[in-house]
Amino acid sequence: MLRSLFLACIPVPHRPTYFGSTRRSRRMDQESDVTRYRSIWISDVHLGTRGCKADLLLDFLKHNDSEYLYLVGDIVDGWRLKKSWYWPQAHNDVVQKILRRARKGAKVFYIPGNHDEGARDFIGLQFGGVKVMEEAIHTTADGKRFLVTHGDQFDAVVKYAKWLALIGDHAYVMLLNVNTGLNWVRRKMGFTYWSVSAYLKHKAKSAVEYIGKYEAALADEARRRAVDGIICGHIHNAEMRPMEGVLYCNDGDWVESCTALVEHDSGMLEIINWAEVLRQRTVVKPSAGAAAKAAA
Ligand SMILES: [Mn+2]
Repeated sequence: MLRSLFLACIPVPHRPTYFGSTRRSRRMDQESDVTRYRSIWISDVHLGTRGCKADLLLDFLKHNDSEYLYLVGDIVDGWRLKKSWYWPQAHNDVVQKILRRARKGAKVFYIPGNHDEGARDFIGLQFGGVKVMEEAIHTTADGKRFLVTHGDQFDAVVKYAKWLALIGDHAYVMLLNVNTGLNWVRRKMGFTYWSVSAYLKHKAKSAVEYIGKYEAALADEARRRAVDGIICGHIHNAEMRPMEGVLYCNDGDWVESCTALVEHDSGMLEIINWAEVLRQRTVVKPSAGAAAKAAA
């Protein structure tokens, strides 16, 4: 049991197939349950914040292995850590797990984003086998070239007014407080309640417009650089779709959606929604456990 738990935690370079010849190896695979991809992209983990779903990411890393691992920015949230120190064990475990993966021979690339822009001072250097790069060109197994970048440089708000982006984090809370105060005053003055929902609805609409503009800007960049597609993060919105001749891929985030982008051995790309996978797994789990017990 302990041995298989240990085995489940380390990347295995040449895994036996799921339909191995012996019953033992098959059972071990069921227990360790590691899927090996050619590449994995994750971004917007925001270690150092309460919003970070470190436990889910640890679980994802435990069950998914790859030859290439790209950390596509905002891995550690330097902005928040500067304000108040928050670093639980699980956040340490994520860092240790990634470093161990690099030690075991995975090609690990760290492309800093705007929340971990401090790491941009180390571009070109290597730490424990992790290469820090401004951007990367990834060639898939079927020969397609992808530009890998965090993507904040295409975000005009972040680029030209950092304070605006900072204030964005608290805008919603502020808005609610302002709304409460405003409506208290309005009531005292005999005015009716002014709902915040219309305002938020408008904001949501402009958020959709913003995402569209961001995606278009990144697709433009892919065309300009004459690559087959672009892989980014930053806007916490996992997506993969062709846009006028190039493939736009966003690996999402580990704050809300818990998503990663993966490349299969064939070169095919796919978005994995780990929260969704776990939801499905909990439905399947009881029968799988019963089968294991019966086999033992
Ligand atoms: Mn970002």
